[in-house]
This record gives sequence, structure tokens and C-alpha cells, in this order.
Amino acid sequence: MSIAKPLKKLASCVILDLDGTLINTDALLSDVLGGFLSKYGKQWDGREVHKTLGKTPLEAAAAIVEAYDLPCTTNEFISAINPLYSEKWCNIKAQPGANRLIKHFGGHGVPMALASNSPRVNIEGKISFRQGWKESFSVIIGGDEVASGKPSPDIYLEAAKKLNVEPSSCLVIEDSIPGVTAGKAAGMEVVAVPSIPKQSHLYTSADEVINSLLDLKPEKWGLPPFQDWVDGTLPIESWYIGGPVIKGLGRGSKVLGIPTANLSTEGYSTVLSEHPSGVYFGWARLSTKGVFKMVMSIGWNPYFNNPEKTIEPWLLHDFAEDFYGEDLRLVIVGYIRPEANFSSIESLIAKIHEDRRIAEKALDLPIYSTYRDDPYLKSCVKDGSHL
Ligand code: RBF
Ligand code: MG
Repeated sequence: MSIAKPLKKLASCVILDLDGTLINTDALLSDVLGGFLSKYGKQWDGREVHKTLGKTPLEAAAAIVEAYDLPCTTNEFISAINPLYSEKWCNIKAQPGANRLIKHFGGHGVPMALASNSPRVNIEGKISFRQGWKESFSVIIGGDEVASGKPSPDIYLEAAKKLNVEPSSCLVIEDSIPGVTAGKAAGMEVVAVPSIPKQSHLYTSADEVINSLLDLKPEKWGLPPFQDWVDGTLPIESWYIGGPVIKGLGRGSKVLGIPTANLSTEGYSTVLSEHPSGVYFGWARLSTKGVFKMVMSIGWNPYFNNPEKTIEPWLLHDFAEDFYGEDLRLVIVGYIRPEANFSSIESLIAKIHEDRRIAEKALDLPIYSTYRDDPYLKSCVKDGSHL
């Protein structure tokens, strides 16, 4: 028998941040600000988004007015932007794994609180479009209900008080640095799920940094473990992507002996930004060759530190020749692990082969094998578009 690793501090409650943690509000911000700034002849630069993350609405607005040198006051900016923002709440997507997490803790009777810098009416507005969320939170605290917003610990302390628990028995889940700072200042255990890529090194004060909510291991904090993993794989809601196979960076077959059939990310930036980087698997169809098992990585390949997020599917079949330009369609059905860095190319290759074995075996399970017949893999391609 192995000796159990000592647990970190035990938690009995979970306190969640909303924007960027449970819902994907970044896309919304770009959408609203892109349109708004163009009226002033300015162009929204996604790189400014970090100036708003985890900030109070007032601070975030002030940062944008300053960054774009807008001819209005912060308050005028807020009044102009608020209605544009709230009319889009219905379109906000849940972060991958958010519904699963809420159902899991709710189902196990783990008390949950929502603690956000947003005013309470905005929190309630945003979650009103998400079925089952409002009832799942015993406590909701907005930035307008305490003296100061994050990074001050007030919001988290108030949430613990309302949950009627000691701060030290709360686990906080946060995407932003001010939020992590607030949770630690409140004396809580904090798991960070950074919403901006390649920034995890900045989250040093968090007790753990994970890549996405799919990677949360509640048992590390003494909370009930997820029970939906099957043979090293996590079933996810299936999603679809396709296009002509392009030449990748040429490392796949040459350096690694792993020939990936890369897809162009053009036209897929939204889909790509909605899915956390990581190793996934599913079924692939090549228009002239048939349907094959597939394991793939999405992300920046930490070992190579790519500048762009790429999609690199490895079709699990020995092909006699290259098939650049051929139409490739993927249905993605399961998740294996986050992308990782490795100390040697050999250990990267060994890990990718382990992913291959996990995916090959899992795809024979009924929960995954039925997707082999998914209509998306059968429909025909007209004029290069998927109909
Ligand atoms: N690259 C990484 O840097 N880290 C990874 O953890 C990683 N996992 C992968 C898993 C699979 C199944 C595949 C097909 C690729 C993975 N890659 C990873 C990407 C790999 O480095 C890349 O496909 C080759 O370098 C070709 O560009
Ligand atoms: Mg946040």
C-alpha cells in the first residue's frame, strides 16, 4: 500500500470568482469595446485586456479611458458602456468545466459562494442565463456590498462570514491576480485558473495554478473527487472543427516521429479561444481516406513555446503518403491532460505515446465510439465550406 500524500489545508466550502473563472467574459469585453472604441476612431487592442482583469468596474474603466486617451470621464465611459455590456449577457459562455464543477459540489452538498468585484445586480444578471447556477450558491457577494474590492480581502471575508465558516476552511478559485491576492489576504487556500495564456508564472502567491477547471482535483483540498474520469480520460461535450490540412512547423514527423495533420486556425479563433489548451482525443475524417482515431494537442506547445495557439491532431493510422490540402474534420469527445513542458525531447515523445495509448483504448468505449458515426464526419464539403 502506498502512503497517502499529506493533504494541503482541508476545505469545507468553495468560493468562486465569476468573470473569467466561471464565465468567459473576455470575449464579451473585446466585442463591446471593439465597437465602442471605433466610434472614437480607436482600435481595441486585446493586449489591454490584462489592465481590466480582476479589477473593480471603476478601476477597469479608468484604465481603459487612460490607455486609449478617451475624451470622456470614467463615469461617462461607464454609463455609455454598461447598457452595451448588459445586453450581451445572454451570449456569455460558461468556461469549460464550470457547469460540471457547480453540479459536482452542489450534488455533494459542498456550500458554494460567488464573490465578484462586479456589482451584485450585474452578477445576478449574468448568472440568470445559466440554468441551475443561482440556486447552487448559498451566498453571493458583489463589489458594491463591501468597503473595497479585490485585491482587498473584504469580498472573500464577507463571503466566509455569510457562509458561517472560518476563512481557513474556504477554497477560492480565481482567474485574476488581484483575485488571488484577495483570497490569500483573506487567509484562504487559492487555486488560480489564469484566463490569459502563458502567464501562470505570475501567479506565485496561489497555492496551485491549474490550466482550466477541467484540471481541478478537489480531493487535494479534502473535497469530494470528481467521479467522471474514465480510464484516464474525461468525457466532454463534443465539439467540432475542420478544414484543409496545412503544413505545420515541420517538427512533427522530422524531430518527433509523430506526424500531426495540422489545421489552419484561420476562421477558428473563437472556437480555439473557447477551449482550454490541452491534450484531447476523438475521431477524424479525411475526405478520401475514411474515419480514424485521433489524439491531439491544442495550445502553445510549452516545450517549443510556439507564438500561436495551434491545433495538432495525430491521426492514429500509418498513411503511405502526405495529405496536405485534404479536407479534415474532427469531432473532439474527450480530454486527457493539460499541455506540459518536459526536460528532454525523449520524455515529451514518451508522454505523447502514452496519450496515444490512452486515446486508442478509450475510443473503443461506447461513450466515445458512438461519435465515429457523427453526422459532422459524414456531411459533404461544398466550395470549401462545411454545410
Ligand atoms: N507539446 C508540448 O510542448 N507539450 C505537450 O504536453 C504536448 N503534448 C502533445 C500531445 C499530443 C497527443 C500531440 C499530438 C502533440 C503534443 N505536443 C505537446 C505537441 C508536439 O510538441 C507537436 O505536435 C510537435 O512538436 C509538432 O509540432
Ligand atoms: Mg475574474
